[in-house]
Amino acid sequence: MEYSHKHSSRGSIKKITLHIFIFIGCLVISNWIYASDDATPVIELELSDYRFSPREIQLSTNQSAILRLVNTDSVTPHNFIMETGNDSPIVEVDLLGGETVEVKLPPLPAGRYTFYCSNKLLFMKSHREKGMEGILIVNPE
Ligand SMILES: [Cu+2]
Repeated sequence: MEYSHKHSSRGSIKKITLHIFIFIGCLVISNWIYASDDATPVIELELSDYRFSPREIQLSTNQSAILRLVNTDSVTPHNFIMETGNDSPIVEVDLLGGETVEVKLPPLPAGRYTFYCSNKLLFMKSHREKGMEGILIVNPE
């Protein structure tokens, strides 16, 4: 009699443990579904010392992305301009020293897209001329 009582209380602990595992399992699965649904990648670009890092980024055709631009120069303002060709720039952002800005990059056709910083101080070379330039390569699917 005593034995069976102990056994049944252990059984209910096992049940509670099982429920907790199912609950955690649901959380993990729902997180996973959410993550795979919200697949917009975040690409971080550092702007400092007249260069972009990385200098080259890659995306697939028709894939949008979020560009996180981080100006780690404490004083020097920079900008980020991306061109598609003859049209006006698809992205044009100004960043103060130490500023971080996120911009959404629209899905783009396959190709190579140059980006650069056009800032310039009086008669000095522009940041682009000093090497502040990079490329986005959109790969065909
Ligand atoms: Cu610059």
